Amino acid sequence: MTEKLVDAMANLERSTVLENVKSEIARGVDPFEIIERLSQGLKIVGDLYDKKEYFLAELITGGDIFQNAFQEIKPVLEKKGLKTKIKGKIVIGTVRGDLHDIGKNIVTMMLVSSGFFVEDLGVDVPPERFIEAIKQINADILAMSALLTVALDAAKETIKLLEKENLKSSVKVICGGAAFDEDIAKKIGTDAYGKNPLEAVKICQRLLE
Ligand code: B12
Repeated sequence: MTEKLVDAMANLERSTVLENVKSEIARGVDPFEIIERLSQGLKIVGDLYDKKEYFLAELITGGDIFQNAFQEIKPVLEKKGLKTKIKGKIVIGTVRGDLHDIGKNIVTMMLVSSGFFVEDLGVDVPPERFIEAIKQINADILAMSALLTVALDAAKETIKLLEKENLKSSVKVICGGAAFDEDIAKKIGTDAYGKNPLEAVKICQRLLE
């Protein structure tokens, strides 16, 4: 597969992407490797959008093809998760004002397949909803995703509310998505920043040690 899958994703060739993904799964290729290739292709879509070579329609198609392909991979990830013991409870969501969820969904699946219990609140999640869910399941970790720079305020607000509710010391906070980097993550008071799903898993394991 490798480059072929990256190129097909970048060129928005839906049937080629799906055929490749299915055949790689059948060959027993690590699902995380397939996701990595798809992400690389989608990154190119984003770059072309930046350069104004692709427009919103292509952006939407790119996201849609990725989701389609991910549906093929999901059962393989779920099977992996069933084999492991629950390691901790996580509330995850894309913060208020932001509707990007492809990356968050991948992170969620990776966490689930690594043995965490994950409550996924979806997209456009207001701070109050995060806190409510944390209390409901008695979560150990709050995971926030944001891709839009303008959505960072909502992430900040969520942490403030966590402090106000006296939950900051008992609930660890991890963030990820293109709106964050190490510096921003530190500045707004999160415990960790994860670049990709693998890091997300490692960090969540570390946070619970
Ligand atoms: C696909 C896409 C869309 C799709 C989203 C579909 C969906 N269901 O998610 C659609 C078309 C709907 C969309 C809409 C918009 N988008 Co858009 N979109 C993208 C694009 C091309 C790819 C994002 C993506 O899915 N990448 C693939 C996944 C796998 O990667 P990821 O999200 O980065 O996630 C990985 C890591 O970040 C990390 N991660 C993610 N979340 C978390 C959480 C935790 C806890 C951890 C540890 C890790 C982690 O792990 C993931 C897996 O590797 C990006 C470009 C880019 N380069 O990111 C623009 C981009 C994010 N979009 C952008 C913009 C501007 C918009 C719109 C405002 C466009 C418009 N004019 O309407 C709207 C906003 C809508 C809204 N309110 O949210 C900008 C944001 C700029 C900014 N700095 O704010 C970008 C960067 C494009 C650009 N270069 O201009 N978009």
